[in-house]
Amino acid sequence: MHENQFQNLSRKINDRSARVGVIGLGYVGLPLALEFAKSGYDVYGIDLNEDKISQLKQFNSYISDVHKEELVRFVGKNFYPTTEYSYIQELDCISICVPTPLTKSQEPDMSFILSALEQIKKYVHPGILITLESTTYPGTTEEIIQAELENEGYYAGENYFLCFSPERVDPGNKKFNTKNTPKVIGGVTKQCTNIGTMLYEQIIDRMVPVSSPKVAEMSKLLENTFRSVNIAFINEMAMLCDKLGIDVWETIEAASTKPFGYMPFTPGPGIGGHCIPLDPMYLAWKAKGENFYSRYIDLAQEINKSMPNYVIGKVAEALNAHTKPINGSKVLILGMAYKPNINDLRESPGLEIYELLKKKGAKVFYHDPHAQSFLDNNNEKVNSIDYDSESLLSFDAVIMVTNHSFYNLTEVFNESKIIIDTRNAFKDFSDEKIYKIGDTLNNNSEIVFS
Ligand code: SAJ
Repeated sequence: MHENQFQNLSRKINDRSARVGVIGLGYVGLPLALEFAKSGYDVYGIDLNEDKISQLKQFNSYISDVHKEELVRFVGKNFYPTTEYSYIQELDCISICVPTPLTKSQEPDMSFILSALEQIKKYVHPGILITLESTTYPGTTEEIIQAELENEGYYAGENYFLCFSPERVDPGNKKFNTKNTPKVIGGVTKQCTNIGTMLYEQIIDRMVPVSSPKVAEMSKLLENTFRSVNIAFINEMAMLCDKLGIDVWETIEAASTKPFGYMPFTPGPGIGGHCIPLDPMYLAWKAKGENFYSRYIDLAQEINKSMPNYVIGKVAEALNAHTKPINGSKVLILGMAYKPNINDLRESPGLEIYELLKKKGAKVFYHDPHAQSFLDNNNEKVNSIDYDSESLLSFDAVIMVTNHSFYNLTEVFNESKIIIDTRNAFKDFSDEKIYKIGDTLNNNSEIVFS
């Protein structure tokens, strides 16, 4: 790296004259862009979705953690949403925050990174700092981005800077946000790490520099695979406790009193979201390429994906105890988002439970205060019902899939005939009409033989 390029960019980072770009304005990129804008940089937010860009220009936020007043404060002032990648030719730093989903065969879908890279190749220039934030398998930064840019005459650490810095955005988390969550960063060279750290520490309270992009890529996958494996473990314990007639929730509460050496996770209807169901599969895929088969990762995925079926079994048990088949019963799902108090439906287990119930002939409805509709497997729009206590009685069973704080649990309890509780939301209620996962068929309920 020519010293003057390093010195030049350092100066611009420190005097706020550096022009920053964020590619991908989703739940990661938009908050990141706004943190740079808050810090006084001119920020270009690049996203191919024209609707997102026009929403932002009208100060409308599509991310629940980003509020209108922030957009009013920065959009058009020093935050410029655009669909134009050509701005990159004038930018000093760009952060890539595009999705890294899975293909149907559970393999990494790198198409978003690759198309962003195609655009970057057109407009890259000497001295630019490029940081990849999208969660991906170890090696992506060097094997894809560094390699592709070398073909264009760009050599990381010589005439531009290249880092990986994983996002740690937790949607809906009121305590931790982009600014106060420690952020790992690894550059291709020491200088890359230093300049990347210098940029991000202008907006992030604590940066954690590591020795390479691979360590940074792997740290993110370690974090989320840890969660997937532990959630799968407690889901398996829930199914075991169900068999043993032991209340797993009470068991977890008891185990959680251990002040060391134990970390509580809770069973649920399965795992959803943009991270936990996907990230471990990136690691498993990379491992397979090295002829290494991580049984932990695959087993965790299998157990977590089996939970919707387990919930259906619990619904069948509960209805059966009231001499009702699933077929023809009217069932209401409460909470469709993948976790409480957010509107994100991605990979939500509630969607799978909805489809399984429909397949078994139930008349299925859902309510979610944050998610008004979704497209079912036939690509038909399904709308949240406007439930009220009177109509709750019209359902043969109510399933608490995601316990948004919106729900008045006393009302739901009083007005429901049968409740299948996948979150122990009704722990303060005891009644034979409550059937919770991780416990045997309600101990006091009897099989009513007609
Ligand atoms: N879940 C359980 N039992 C648990 C914890 C979660 O069933 O004990 C389920 C949730 O209901 C959800 C899924 O797993 O459907 C994922 O839950 P999550 O709490 O991991 O939430 P996410 O997907 O939003 O994960 C994010 C991640 N953040 C990033 O990747 C940057 C994750 O690393 C965080 O640890 C997590 O938030 C968090 O701690 O909230």
